[in-house]
Formats: sequence, C-alpha cells, structure tokens
Amino acid sequence: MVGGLFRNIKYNLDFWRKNVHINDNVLHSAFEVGTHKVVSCLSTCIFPDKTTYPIDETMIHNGPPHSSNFGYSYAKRMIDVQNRAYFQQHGCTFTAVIPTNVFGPHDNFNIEDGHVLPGLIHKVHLAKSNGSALTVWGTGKPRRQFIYSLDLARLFIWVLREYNEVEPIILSVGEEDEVSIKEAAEAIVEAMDFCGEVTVSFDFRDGLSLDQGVQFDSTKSDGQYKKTASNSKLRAYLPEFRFTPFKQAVKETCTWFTDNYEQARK
Ligand code: GFB
Repeated sequence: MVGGLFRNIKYNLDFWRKNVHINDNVLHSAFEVGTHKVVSCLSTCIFPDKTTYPIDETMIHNGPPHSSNFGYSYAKRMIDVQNRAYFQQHGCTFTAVIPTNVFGPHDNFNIEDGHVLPGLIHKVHLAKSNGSALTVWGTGKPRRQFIYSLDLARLFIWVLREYNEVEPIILSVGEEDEVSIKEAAEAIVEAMDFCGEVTVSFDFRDGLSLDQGVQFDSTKSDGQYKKTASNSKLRAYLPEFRFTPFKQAVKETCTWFTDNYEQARK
C-alpha cells in the first residue's frame, strides 16, 4: 500500500497494518514454496527524519521516520528485519531495494492520494482544459530525487539476477540530480506547455520563474524537507548505468498521461 504525502498523513494505521500483512504473507509464502530469491521494495522516505546527509543503506534504523508517514516507514523497515531473519535462520536470499520517488507512465495520477509528479501532471491537464491556475501544494521548497519507472525497472531486473546481498541497496539518481518541488513543477509546466494567467503566492514574489498561472498553497504540508540519498553503492556495482534525463522522463510521462487520459488511474 503506497501513496503520496497527503494519503500517508491520513492513514498511518492502514499503511502500517496492510504493509506488515503483505510483508509476512508474501515473504513466508515464498519461503514455504522454496523461492530462491525475493526482491522487496522499501523507499527513501523511510529513513530517519533527523539524519546526516547523504543518507546511505546503513542508516535505515538509526532513528524515527518523519511523522507524516511513520506507519508506512516502520512497516517497510520490518521487511529488512524479516529478510535478515530468513537469512539467519534459513539461509534465504531475500533482499530489498530502496528506490527514491518513482514516477512514470501507468502511475497513480489521483490528485488527493498520488505522489507529487503525477498529481501535478493531472492538475496541469485540468488547468489547461478549464483555464484555471495550477496550484502547487506546500511552499515548493522541499527537495526530492526522482527516478523514472523505466530506469527503476531496468535496475530491478539487474538486482533480481545479479545482486546477492541481503543488505538493501538504494536505487536512486545521484545527489546532484535532486530538484526542488518548484523546479519539478516548472519541468511539468514546460513539458505540458502550460500558460495560464499570472497568479503567484506572496511567499514566492521574489525570484519565482513560474509565471504561468501558478499558485502555492502553503496551508498544505511540505512533508519532509529533503531525504537526499547516496547511490554510491549502486555506482560501485554499475558505474556505467545511465539514468533517463529528468526533463525527458517528465515529458514522456506527460505525453503518456495525455494520450491515455481515459484509462489512466486518477
Ligand atoms: O510525492 P509526495 O506526495 O510525497 O510529495 P513525499 C510531497 C511534496 O510535494 C510535498 C509537494 O512537499 C508537497 O507539499 N506537492 C506540491 C505535492 N504539489 C503537490 C501535489 O499536487 N501532490 C502531492 N502529493 N504533493 C512520500 C511518502 O513522501 O514519498 C510516501 O509520504 C512514499 O511514504 C513516497 O514513500 C515515495 O515524497 O513527500
């Protein structure tokens, strides 16, 4: 069970219970049928909220997660605990990857429950069709690393075939590819060729380069300010791996959503 910041804030109990049940049912069923390898999915948002940067794989259990998604974070951390227990007690190679924020075609574009990029793509689509302004929630200042789903899929296949540690591995673009929510919104506005009337929040009167009908609703939570993760462990294995450039990935996702609007999850 996954969701954006606002769904997590609302349903921490459900995120804890459903994910803990999924963890144990999937892992123990795999064990009972003698599955050779399981690759589970954690997330860079499960790391301690008060931490040093960049975050790396050794820091998962070093302190409480951000309050907005403690249910999801603790449940996901338990996969790592359970993987170590299957290895210690039965020698199983059950491992986990730690993707940063994933986006791409076939995402959940629901504005209330989805993640920021699909939510903004859907909002721009609606703003263009009804001539309203785009509202970016929060202050636009938090920072995120985004990984394109197609790049993550390629890395997932590599993990399944070649990665044999029980220790989790972060699958993320580099620290240098981290962008602010405002910059992410700008990339979507550019990719969707959005130009509405000029409405900006006073918080951003200075230096806002988003001038096509964008509002920032700073009554909405920012969530974690940043969760900058290091991909040096991945780079040690795959120094040549090339991530799709962020703007190209955003453009492809926007095009997919526009072309598949009717059947997209929204
Ligand atoms: O992707 P997102 O919802 O989750 O991003 P997180 C939230 C950030 O984007 C906040 C801003 O700073 C929001 O204020 N934002 C701006 C928006 N406009 C929007 C919008 O239209 N929709 C959304 N959703 N946000 C999640 C965790 O954190 O990361 C989950 O809560 C999960 O557990 C996920 O792990 C990967 O990146 O903040």
